[in-house]
Amino acid sequence: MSGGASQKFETALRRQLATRTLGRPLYFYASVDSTNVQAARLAREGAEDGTTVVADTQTGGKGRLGRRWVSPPGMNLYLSTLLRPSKPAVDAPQLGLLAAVGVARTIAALTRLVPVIKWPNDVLVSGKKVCGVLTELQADGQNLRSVVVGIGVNLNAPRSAFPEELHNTAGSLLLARGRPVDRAEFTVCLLTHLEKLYVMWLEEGFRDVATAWEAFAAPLLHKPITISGARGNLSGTALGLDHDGVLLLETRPGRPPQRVLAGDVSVVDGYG
Ligand code: BT5
Repeated sequence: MSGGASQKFETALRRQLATRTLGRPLYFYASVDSTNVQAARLAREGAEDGTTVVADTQTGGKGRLGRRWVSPPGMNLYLSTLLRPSKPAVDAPQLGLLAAVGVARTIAALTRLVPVIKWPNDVLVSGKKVCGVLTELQADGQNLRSVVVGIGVNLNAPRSAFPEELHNTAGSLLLARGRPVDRAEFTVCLLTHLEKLYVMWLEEGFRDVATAWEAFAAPLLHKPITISGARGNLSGTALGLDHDGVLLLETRPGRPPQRVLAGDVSVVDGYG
């Protein structure tokens, strides 16, 4: 059954795709270990900027910090795009934030749902996580060689598709709106938004991406938050993004905020 759904998804996706660089070329797998692993392999083999991998299901879907991404077949989106921007390696996390904005814009464009970004790059709907982003980079010293931006979106997953321990935290667009989303339409719309955002980021820098990110994150900003990182827990109030995409966390009122990098931390308390 899922074989048919997978083939239908691939055919519709190839027919509808109208982007210039993102998704060109497009590699589609009915089943794969991880689209990020495949995109990284393609990067090592010299694949070009925009090369994109989509799968109907992943057997080893990856979250951040070695966590797992639940990837059932026939219902969701698992996508990784390989980018080769001429930018310093420290700018790479900005692409994760950019990806979250692209997903939030796509949800807003295709549904009446209200997407909210939870720092750094989860997208929530009705308080449940419907999307996660995993950004992995290869660098030559300080310069980026390639970045793989991996995006998982729970489109049509019913509750039973998630293991019990995720029932309180994970959601899908189907669960939030009561009707399915067309996977090909969603993917095409997402790649179109991502391409626009990426071109803007390349040409004009991070500022407008940051503004869009903060607008989607606004419901969760200025609230108490605890962040767990390599150096222990840090509590404070998330104020927004610094000019370079680093989170500004006010740990003591009246004192300058601390800068918190997205790469090595996770939110452990508060914040939605
Ligand atoms: C993320 O990690 O949220 C990044 C997920 C990226 C997945 C995409 S799919 C395409 C590409 N290929 C890959 O192999 N990965 C990328 P993190 O913030 O660490 O969140 C992981 C945590 O979210 C897990 O530990 C679970 O608690 C929860 N989780 C796992 N699967 C989920 C799902 N399908 N929906 C919602 N939550 C999930």
